[in-house]
Amino acid sequence: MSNLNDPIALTPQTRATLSRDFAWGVATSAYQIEGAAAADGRGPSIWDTFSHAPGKTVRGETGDVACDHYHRMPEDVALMADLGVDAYRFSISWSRVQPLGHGAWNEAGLAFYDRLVDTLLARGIRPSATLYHWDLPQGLQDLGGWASRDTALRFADYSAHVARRLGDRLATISTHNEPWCTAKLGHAWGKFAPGFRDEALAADVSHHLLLSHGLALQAMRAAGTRAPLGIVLNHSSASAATDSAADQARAATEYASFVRWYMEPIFEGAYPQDEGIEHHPRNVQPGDFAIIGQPLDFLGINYYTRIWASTAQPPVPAPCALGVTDMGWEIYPEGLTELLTGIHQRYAGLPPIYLMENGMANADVLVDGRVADAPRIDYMRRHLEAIARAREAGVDIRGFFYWSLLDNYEWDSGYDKRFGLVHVDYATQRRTLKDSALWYRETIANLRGGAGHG
Ligand code: IFM
Repeated sequence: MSNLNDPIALTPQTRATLSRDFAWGVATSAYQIEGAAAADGRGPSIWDTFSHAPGKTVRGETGDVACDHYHRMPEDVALMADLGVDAYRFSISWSRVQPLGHGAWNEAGLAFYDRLVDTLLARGIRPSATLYHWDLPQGLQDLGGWASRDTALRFADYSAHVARRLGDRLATISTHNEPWCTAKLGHAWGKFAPGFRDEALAADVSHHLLLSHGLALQAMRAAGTRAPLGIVLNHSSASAATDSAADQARAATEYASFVRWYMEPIFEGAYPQDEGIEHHPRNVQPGDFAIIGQPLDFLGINYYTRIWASTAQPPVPAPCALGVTDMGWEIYPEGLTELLTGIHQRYAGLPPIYLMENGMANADVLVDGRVADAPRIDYMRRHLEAIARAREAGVDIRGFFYWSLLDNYEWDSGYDKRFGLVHVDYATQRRTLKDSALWYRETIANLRGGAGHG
């Protein structure tokens, strides 16, 4: 492919801004890629239960096999090395290393992550682990799941055990990925495992998730973990459809429920009390905010689109000037700059930030060994420009992880939505680098060379 960078190059200013002290990465999660659902003593998670229940996912698809990464890990690490990434963000399947979520550990499961970390390090790729990416052991769900305070204590034990085993070799450890999704999509909207529809319960769950985060930080630090510790929150900017007071208020409430709901307990010791928020946790105990507010070594943020708030009936549609992704999500890179500069101004003393996920689902097709995914390259380019603008405005952002390395299991959407830089043919498990992967490789190589050229 001759110079993919030319027609779609980053601006010279962005190249200069991102050419120093900036990590280039790719991200995945365990249930979405590993497969091997019953291999080597892995216990079932709530996603095994949910995806096997009738009517929960597109075509009833499950993560039983997914990308078969558990068996193809060296090949997948070789792909990352070929792309030239600095870092790889993956998650650990709790039920693979502790089948019930309490009690006995599974040595074979721990050994898999040992091998993954060592294989990455041997290739010069920094391993960034996430402890919880939505796959609670079913054994803990049977005891009440995240509705139970005890699950937060079990999570702290699990975190300390993993940190003792891997912490000396990990570049970062994140406690949770996108706790909003666990709470809302899993416990209020019934869209994700465990599939409950109870808004009041979801508020309680959000509190136990944050509590478990704080307890895990305490437990890992007590265990002497040297790796930097943090959490990954999914965030958006919020825009009101019109200047009306109602639309402005709706945008503010949605931002409070989505962004501030997680930022304020961690950085300011309280939940937002805005009028529009209907459900508040009923399970806060004295001392909880001191636990939740443990200092962070970094803050992970995932950004895909903005919140669009309209109170009209029917709602005023978002402008979608740059179109929508295959998920139907508006492409709105300015929202990333707005979000990052907004939290930078609002919260004093934020730790360094990593963009831990950003990417798009695209209706990719493999034709004669090539996937021509120009829309994904455009999406990446525009979001990197947005990060650079935030960096120039003073935001301490240190890296970008594309979601995702591979096409994979997109939860309730099954295998329908392709987010990968690498195309996966699920029938053969053959991997093919898309044009976006070639572009990313070239971009990383050019920027790593200094102020950027090529
Ligand atoms: O695939 C998910 C991922 O598991 C969490 N963040 C959003 C991605 C795209 O929906």
